[in-house]
Amino acid sequence: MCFFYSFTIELFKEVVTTTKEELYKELSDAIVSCKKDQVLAAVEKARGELEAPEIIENGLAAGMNEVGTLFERGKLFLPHVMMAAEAMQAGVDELKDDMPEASEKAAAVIVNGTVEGDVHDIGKAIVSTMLQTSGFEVYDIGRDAPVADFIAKIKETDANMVGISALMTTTLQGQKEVIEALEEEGLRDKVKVMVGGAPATNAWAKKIGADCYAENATEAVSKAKELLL
Ligand code: HCB
Repeated sequence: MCFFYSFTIELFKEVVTTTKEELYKELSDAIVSCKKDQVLAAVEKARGELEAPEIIENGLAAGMNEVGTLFERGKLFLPHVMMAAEAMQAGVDELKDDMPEASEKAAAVIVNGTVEGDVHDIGKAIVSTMLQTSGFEVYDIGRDAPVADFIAKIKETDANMVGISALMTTTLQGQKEVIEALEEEGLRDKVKVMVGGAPATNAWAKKIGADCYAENATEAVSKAKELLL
């Protein structure tokens, strides 16, 4: 009897896991299709089964990475990437109300932005949303943001941390420039620095004197908590 019971539980777990993986794949495939309607339908189907952050990270963002790979291989072209990005944004917007509400008062203040010359902001926007729903007070200064905008917002909000996103090897240097400006302004000791974006790495973060590198939004939340709480 006991064996039968635990066997059934294991079988049930297996079925649930498989279903999750299938939902992730459906979400990812919908992004690769570059069709907004397909993405919204996949989100609608998944939202009863999965938490909003896992729909975004494991489904939609995984699909966007696949789009990047196909673009690199010449299998998709820029208009496709733009359509996929638009569909991804629509999917994330749809999930905003499903994000877990932060129960306590803001734990710390974080300014988040994408460096000047770089228009990529999907990942950065996800990071902002996840930090916000984890209890941080977040000021997202958008994309293509000059160094001066980072500094002005940090001063205005008395921020404890800055998140700096860069998606291109050509704009990565912008992260270093923000850190240098923090040093020049005498703010570096009181403001923690997190860097992110596909070309950034732990080694890069160390080299430019950032406090941490976050590979994705979940890691951004855990690193912010580690450094600020
Ligand atoms: Co764009 N693009 N793009 N692009 N693009 C990339 C980034 C390339 C790698 C594609 C390629 O060639 N292989 C490439 C950069 C090559 C390089 O490194 N030099 C590239 C290029 C070249 C360009 C243009 C120059 C193309 C052109 O015009 N010829 C142009 C850029 C113009 C400019 O910026 N001045 C361009 C334009 C576009 C759009 C507009 C079509 C669109 C962006 C739409 C938007 O963001 N609103 C776009 C997209 C979508 C991409 C790819 C396909 C996906 C990026 C993305 O959204 N990923 C990307 C290929 C790729 O990255 N594999 C390609 C999904 C998100 C969820 O992941 O990595 O952004 P993420 O964010 C993660 C993570 O990095 C981390 O957490 C996020 C969530 O998990 N993170 C942080 C990010 N920021 C953080 C901040 C923190 O504080 C902490 C963590």
